Amino acid sequence: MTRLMALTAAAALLVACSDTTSSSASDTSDADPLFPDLIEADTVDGDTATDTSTASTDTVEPFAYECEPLATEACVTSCLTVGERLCLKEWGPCVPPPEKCDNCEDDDCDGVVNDGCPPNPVCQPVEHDCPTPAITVTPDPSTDLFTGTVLQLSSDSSIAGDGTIVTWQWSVQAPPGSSATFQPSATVANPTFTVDVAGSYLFLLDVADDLGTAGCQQAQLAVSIQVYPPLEPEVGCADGEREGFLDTDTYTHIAACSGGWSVPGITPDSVVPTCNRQGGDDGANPAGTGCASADLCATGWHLCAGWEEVAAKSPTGCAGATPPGASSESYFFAISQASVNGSVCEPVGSAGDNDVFGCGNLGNGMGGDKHCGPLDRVLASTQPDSCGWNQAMPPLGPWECIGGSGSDLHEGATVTKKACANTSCSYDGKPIDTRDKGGVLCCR
Ligand SMILES: [Ca+2]
Ligand SMILES: [Ca+2]
Ligand SMILES: [Ca+2]
Ligand SMILES: [Ca+2]
Repeated sequence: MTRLMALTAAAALLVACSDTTSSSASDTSDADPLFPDLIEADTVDGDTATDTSTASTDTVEPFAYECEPLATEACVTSCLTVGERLCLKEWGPCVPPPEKCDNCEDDDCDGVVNDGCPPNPVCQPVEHDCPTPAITVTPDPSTDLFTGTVLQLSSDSSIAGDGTIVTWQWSVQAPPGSSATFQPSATVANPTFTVDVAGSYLFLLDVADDLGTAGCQQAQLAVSIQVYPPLEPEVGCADGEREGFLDTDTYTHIAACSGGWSVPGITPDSVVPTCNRQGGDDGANPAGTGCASADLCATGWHLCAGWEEVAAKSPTGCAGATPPGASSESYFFAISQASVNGSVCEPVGSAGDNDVFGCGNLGNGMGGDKHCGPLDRVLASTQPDSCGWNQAMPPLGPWECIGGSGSDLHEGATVTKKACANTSCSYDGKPIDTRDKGGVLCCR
C-alpha cells in the first residue's frame, strides 16, 4: 500500500511538471553583420550597457531551462516502480531504484525479479504469453566503471512467452555529449557499447517473438560511469580555491576558477600563462593585471578545450559549475571553444574564435541547436567591442571584448576580465570587481 501511495505521489509530480522537453530550437542565427565596418562601435561603458533586463546586442534565442540543475525528483519508471530523475540542462531519464529482495517485484526494471537476491520460494514465476525482455551487462554495473569501458550487453536472461524471441531493439538515454552506439547494431541480441562520456546511462530493450507478440514491457538498466583515468582529488585552480564544481572527489578532472585577466583571449591555442599563474580571485594578483585566462589554472591543468572535453571530464555536464546558492547572473566560466557563426560549436582544432562559451548562470542560455554538448552559456555579440551580454560588462560586470571593427566575430580572441577594478562596477546593489562574475574552467 505504501508503494501505491508513493507511486501516486510520483505520478502527481510528473503531471505537475509535464512536459516541456523540446525546447524551442529556433533557428535564429548570430546574425553577424556582413559589413561590420559599417556598424558604429558602441562604447561598452556607454548607455547600451545599462539595461539590466535585456541583452540588447544579442540575438541568440534564449534557452529556457525546464528545471534547476542538479535538482532531483521522484518519477514513475517504465516498470511502475518509483525512480528518480536528475536535472542537468534538462530532466534526465527516470532511473529505477536498486533491486529490493523483500518483495516479488522487479524493482530495478531490468526484467529479472530479485536479481542478485537469495532465492525466495514465495515468489512464483509469472506466466505470460508475451515475451519478457531482460538486460544484463558485464562488467558488473554495481562496481566502479570508467569511460572507455566496453560494456557487453546481453538479453539472454529474457523469458520467452508462447513463442521464441526473434527481434531485439536496444536504445540508450546517454549523458549530453555522448556519441557512443551499439555494435554491431542496436538490433542484435547481445551488442557491445563503449561508454565515451562520464555520467548516467539508461539502457532500454524491447523484444518481440516469432508469433509477432511484442514484449510485455520494456527492460531497463541504469549504469553509472566515472571519468578515466582515476585521479587523486586536486583543487585545479592556481589560487588554491575553487569557485564551482566544488566537490573535488566528484570533479577530479575539472574545476571552475574565478579571477581576472588583462591579456586578451581564451580560445586561440596561443593563449598561455603570462604571469606565472599568480592570478585568481584568491591569489596574489586578484585583478589579473598582466595575466592571461590560462593563468587561472594550476600547474598540470589547462583551459578546458572544447565542449567535448567538458563532456568527458564532468559527470554532470555544466550542472555543478555554478555553486549552490549563487545569486542570479553571478558566474560565467569560459573555455577555449572554436565557433565561426551563430554560436554553433565547431570541433576541437577547428578555426574560428567567434563568441565565448562556457558554463554558469551568466550569459545567454544555449539549447541543443548550438551543438555545444553540455555547455549552457555563451557571450555572443553582433556589435564590435562588446561581449553581447550587458550583465557581464561594465558597469555591471568585468567581462570585455574590445577589438575594434569586426571584433564581434572574434570575442574568443579579445575577451578580458580586467574592468571594474577596485569594485568600480555594481550589480543588484553589490559592488563588482575584476575578480567577480566567474572566470574559466580548468581541465586535466
Ligand atoms: Ca525485488
Ligand atoms: Ca530486477
Ligand atoms: Ca579561487
Ligand atoms: Ca560574435
